[in-house]
Amino acid sequence: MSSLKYSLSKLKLTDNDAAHHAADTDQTVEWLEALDQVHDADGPQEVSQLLQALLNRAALAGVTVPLQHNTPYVNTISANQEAPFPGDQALERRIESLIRYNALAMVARANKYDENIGGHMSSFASLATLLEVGFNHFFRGSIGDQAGDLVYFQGHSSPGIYARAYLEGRLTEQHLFNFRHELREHSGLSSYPHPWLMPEFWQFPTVSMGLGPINAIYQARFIKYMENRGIIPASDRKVWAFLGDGEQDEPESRGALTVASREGLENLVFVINCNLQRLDGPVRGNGKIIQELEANFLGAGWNVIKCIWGCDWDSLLARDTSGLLLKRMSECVDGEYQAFKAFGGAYLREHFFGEYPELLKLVAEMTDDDLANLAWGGHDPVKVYNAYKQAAEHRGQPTVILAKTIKGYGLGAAAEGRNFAHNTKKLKEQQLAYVVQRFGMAVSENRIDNLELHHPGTDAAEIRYIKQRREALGGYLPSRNPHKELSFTAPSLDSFQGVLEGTKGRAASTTSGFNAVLNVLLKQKEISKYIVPIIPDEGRSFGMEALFRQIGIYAPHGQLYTPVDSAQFFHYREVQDGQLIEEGITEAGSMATFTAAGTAYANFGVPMIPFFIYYSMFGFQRVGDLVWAFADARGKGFMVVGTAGRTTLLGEGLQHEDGHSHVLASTVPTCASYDPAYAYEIAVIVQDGIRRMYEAKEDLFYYLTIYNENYLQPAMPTGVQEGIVRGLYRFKSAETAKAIVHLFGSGPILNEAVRAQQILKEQFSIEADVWSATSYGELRRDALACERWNRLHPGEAPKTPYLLQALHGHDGPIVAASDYMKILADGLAPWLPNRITALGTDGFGRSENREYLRRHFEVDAESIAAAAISSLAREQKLSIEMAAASLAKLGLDPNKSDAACS
Ligand SMILES: Cc1ncc(C[n+]2csc(CCOP(=O)(O)OP(=O)(O)O)c2C)c(N)n1
Ligand SMILES: [Mg+2]
Repeated sequence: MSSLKYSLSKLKLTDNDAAHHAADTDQTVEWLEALDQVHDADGPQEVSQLLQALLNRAALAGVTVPLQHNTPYVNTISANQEAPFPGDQALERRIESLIRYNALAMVARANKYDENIGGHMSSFASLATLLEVGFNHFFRGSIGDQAGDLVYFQGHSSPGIYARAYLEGRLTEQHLFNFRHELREHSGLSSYPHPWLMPEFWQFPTVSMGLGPINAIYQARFIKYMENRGIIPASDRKVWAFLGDGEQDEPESRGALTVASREGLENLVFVINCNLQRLDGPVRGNGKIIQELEANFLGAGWNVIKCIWGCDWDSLLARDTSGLLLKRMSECVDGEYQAFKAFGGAYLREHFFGEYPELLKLVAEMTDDDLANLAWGGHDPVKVYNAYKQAAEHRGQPTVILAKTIKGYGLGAAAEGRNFAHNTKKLKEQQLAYVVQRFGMAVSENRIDNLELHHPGTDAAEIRYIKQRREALGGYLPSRNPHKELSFTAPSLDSFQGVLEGTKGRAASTTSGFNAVLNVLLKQKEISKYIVPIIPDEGRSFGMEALFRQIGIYAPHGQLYTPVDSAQFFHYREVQDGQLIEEGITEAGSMATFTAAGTAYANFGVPMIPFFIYYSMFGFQRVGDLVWAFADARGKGFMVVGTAGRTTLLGEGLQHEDGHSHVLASTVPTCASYDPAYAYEIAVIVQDGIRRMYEAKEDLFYYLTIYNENYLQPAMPTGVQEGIVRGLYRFKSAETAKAIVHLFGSGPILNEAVRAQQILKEQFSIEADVWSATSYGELRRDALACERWNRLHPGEAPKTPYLLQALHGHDGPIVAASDYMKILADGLAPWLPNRITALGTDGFGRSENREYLRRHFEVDAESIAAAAISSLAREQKLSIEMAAASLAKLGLDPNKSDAACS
């Protein structure tokens, strides 16, 4: 007899319509029998090759074969292909039950004493077996030469991870009692995975849906990058990402799938917890999420393993010769499957098996309880183990495991598979008691009533087993090690001498100034190999094409073609150990690479220094949430923001001209943002940044706007270094007398301030100082910190913010102009004795040249000069008549429309 699981020739009906219709003809029966014979004689591989050969033949004959994106709704790994489970299944079940119990007790207790403090229950309840099989048999820790796996946990399954760490002895009862109490006397546990809050525990912030999947893909790719470049030794370590099925709707979840297959990331395993539900309801009530994802991942070139049915279904499938069970499995939609589990065994009998009399007969001997206990694949350790084993052994492709589970599994009838399952936070004692009974645990009533945790003691078999398993696999997870980075010395500022000297009469942009800085770094013996330039397809716009040749573009397969520009010096050069990462047009993907590189110091102990160089408008407002997660992960590196400035990027108009990303950058606590005017400022900021991040090991990153306007790059004046990094220094003082007004400028608008200084002097005999305001953000942070200290120490000598130290002895109104929004400079107002007049680029951009743009936004020299005169008049240092006349003299129209709202 054929060993094919569903021998088509023996079916009266099949779930496959084409086969069903064709099955009526003798010819089809003959073919099917022949196929069975090949399978029996030569095995599945041969059948697969034969089918491929037939398809090729049909294609040559011009036959269109319907594309198959789906396999039947059964497990990819059939029962006869399974390896035996290697662990002690009964003991592992007891361990899993303990974890389930403690996770629930922890959340229930937190909510009992602190109503509405929250904590998700039902996600972990669906995920527990999927995680436990990983913890006990697959996830490797870093030990000796063994490179540890990296695991991205579904963010809202954190209670289960804490409960496991408690059993392992890594977290105490007190920690768990302080779940979601992070601001008390004893340190608490963060709601979700946040390395910022638990830097020695969590590695990857995942709870903003969609960021886990994209970050995991680029993490796996970055491991290959580092291996190919010889930065870390090659290994078979894996990146595991546990994801929600609802989460798959986020564009970031599926947007980068082909990166993983294109680069052959066999080190990547997605495990999608298909509990068929998200927050409000079913993920695909009218369809099947597993089938949709299968088609999607297959199309993207992934190895797909479906883990749908538990072992008990195998015998039913084996006994069913009608083919109706497979048909029924395939025709039911997820909305029905959710109900089959929510409403129990009798319901399943009537509504699932009851559809066909043959199926009712098939389960006639089974009780309703037996039916209710028919498990989905994701709750069956044997099925899960086999899926993981095959994923771990698979070569040449990333793998996705689509595991069917039940949301709220084991939480009782009120929560299992219910649409409100996700909100089951306020667990009652009875529900905890239900869990104890359901999983056959021995926990005293007293403990349950008091919502106490339950640890069986370090000598208990369960605890010895988990410890022994983790030791065998190389240590505990999750675990982050921020201390293992090598010691590191930043290059001295002298290394950048060429940049500090300026362009000596030649006009150049700060973009080329940045390129010069990067080049210095790439030539530094000690650190050059750690530099990771990341570009989403704008390298040529930024004049970086020399890097193609110099350091090569990373390509895991090298260059399989002769580039069309091979005759040119700076041709497109892809190499296996290339240093430059050309991401293509994906700022999100680039940000994910930036994240992998910027956290490599903690995850791999190598101080990779990423420079993510991109088109400014397409950064923060598009990938802001990835930046936030980067900061949470304590990421380091430089976001280098090209074609910056709403009036400096000319011609491109409203959707290209960025005048607000500095405001967005200012919202990230660990982001130091700078708007340098000259190349020497960039050198000082980058040098100091490398020193702070990698030598002093501060957890921060840099945001640096660079521009494409060419102008003279001066040599660095003496004594300005501190001012550059702290945010303000006097760049050009009044020449003949003490200034009565001060002009702040940033980026290229500093040149407008210098011209305004000249205008004021030559046309109105007003003396002004010009200041370079490199960072409004840093000035404000420092001022806020001083102010807070002064507030809390009223009896002590007050601290003076750097801003006031720098301005000491320089009185008079301030006009601050930049290519960014006015709110940046306005942020300094509370500490200044005089009103600061901010000029900036509030409003939508326009397609125009710089002259018109700067006049439109009132940030050109004439507008700056006029603002200075106006301020002086308001302070009664000039006559009002003179102020009004000066506007006309400067060619400004007082009735012009306001750029901020036009
Ligand atoms: C970007 C984002 N949007 C919304 C949420 C709020 N949220 C938390 S859990 C959840 C549902 C998750 O469903 P699924 O991915 O299926 O995970 P499950 O809990 O079912 O395992 C949502 C919408 C979030 N965390 N992130
Ligand atoms: Mg779900």
